[in-house]
This record gives sequence, structure tokens and C-alpha cells, in this order.
Amino acid sequence: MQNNNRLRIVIQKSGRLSTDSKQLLIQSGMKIDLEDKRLITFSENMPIDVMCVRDDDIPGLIMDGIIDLGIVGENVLKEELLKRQSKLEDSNYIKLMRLDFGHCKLSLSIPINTNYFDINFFNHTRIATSYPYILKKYFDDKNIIFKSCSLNGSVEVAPSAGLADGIFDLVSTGATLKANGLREVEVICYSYACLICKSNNMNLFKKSIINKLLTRIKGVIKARE
Ligand code: PRT
Ligand code: ZN
Repeated sequence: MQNNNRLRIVIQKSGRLSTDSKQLLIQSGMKIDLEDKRLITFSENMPIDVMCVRDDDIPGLIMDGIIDLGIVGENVLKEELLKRQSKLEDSNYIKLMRLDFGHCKLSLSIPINTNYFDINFFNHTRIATSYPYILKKYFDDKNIIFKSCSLNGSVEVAPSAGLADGIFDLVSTGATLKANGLREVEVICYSYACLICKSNNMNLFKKSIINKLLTRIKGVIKARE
């Protein structure tokens, strides 16, 4: 349960944001052994505990007010926000800052040999994605009717497997698209890792630690610009 004398931060356990998140906390002056595989690790020199989980769980832990601070990709954050809003569930959080890692795009891509004219190409198509809520919002705003094929992995193989006409997925270098005979036709949004904070019941002590940490994090990022 909540301990009002220690700040809790949640980061990705292992994956693309994991190393950068751990490094950022350590470079900000936190003495902590984040190589330890425990769910929660305690900082030796600051009243802070760090919890390592799958990235998909991070927005919910913040929006439910269970954990104070989190580092997560804006893509995962936005998807959870739209999902919760559609179900009228708690979805409050404060975005404190964008960080300098985890940069990628969320794009629509189709098979390389398919003729593409404009966004209306996607009317009445089926799109494979791990981000059905972001996609629905984007297409609803454009009055485009589509069917989604929700996949949590291997999204890029859906068109060649005959599961979908196109995909809506994260793109970084574009190598995965190329390797699967796909081409990016629309960039829907850009994403970075960001630092988020719960929006309720934060006592003055925790607020002062957050401010201190934020100043240090900004210093670390500025120094590596
Ligand atoms: O296990 P867990 O659930 O925690 O991790 P995960 O497998 O869901 O996520 P992970 O570790 O792959 O990514 C974590 C976060 O990193 C994402 O939510 C993004 O915010 C960010 N990020 C940045 C990326 C990429 N770049 C990225 N390129 N996440 C995924 N990819 C994948 C993409 O899905 C596609 O399969 O990489 C492939 C494309 O890369 P390129 O370079 O070939 O274009
Ligand atoms: Zn995930």
C-alpha cells in the first residue's frame, strides 16, 4: 500500500525503454541496484522506490493513483487514455516532461506493390494493430470506416498472412517494414518516452522530491544535448 514517506517510480522491466530509464534515474543521482530482478528496488540515498513492470501496465498504475511517477512511451500512454475514456474509467495523469529517448512514429503501412492514392484508401479495409483506440480516433475524425485486427505482436506479418490489408504500428528505422514487404504511407503521430505523474493525493514531501528529481533529470538531459 501507499507509503507517504517514499516516492514510487515505475519503469519498464526489460525492453526498448528499460536501459535508458534506468540510466536516467542513476545519472540523476539515485543510488540503486536496478540490475536486481526484483519487482521493487529501494534507493539507498533517496526516499524513492523503483518498480519494474511491462510497459503496458505503467499508465494504469499512474491513472489508478497506485504509483506516483512513471516513464512510458507516449504511444502506450495515449492508447490507455483513449481506452479508459471510452469505458468512463479513471484516466487522470500529469505529463511532466518528454524525455530524450524512445523516439518513434505510429504509421499506417501497406504492401509495397499496392497502389495508394490518399487516406480514403483505408475505407472498408482491415488494419492490424496493437493500438486500436488511437487508430479508431484517427479514422473517426476522418469519417473513415475500418475493421481492426488487434494483435499484440507480429503485426507486420498480418498482410502477408492474409489477416489484414495494412498495418498501424510503430516505426523507427523502417527496416521491419522493408523486411516484410510493406511501405509507410501515413505518419499518424510521433512518440517519445515521457515522465508522468499521478494527479491526486500527492503530499508536500513527495512533491518536493519530484521537483528535486525533475531539476536533476532536466540537468542530465541538457548535458547530453
Ligand atoms: O515487454 P513489454 O510489454 O514491456 O515491452 P514491449 O515489447 O511492449 O515494448 P518494447 O520494449 O518493444 O517497446 C517499448 C517502447 O519503446 C514502445 O512502446 C515505444 O514507445 C518505444 N519504441 C521506440 C519502440 C520502437 N521505437 C520500435 N521500433 N517500440 C517498438 N518498436 C518496434 C515496432 O513495433 C516494430 O516491430 O520495432 C519495430 C520497428 O522498428 P524498425 O526500426 O524496424 O522500424
Ligand atoms: Zn508492452
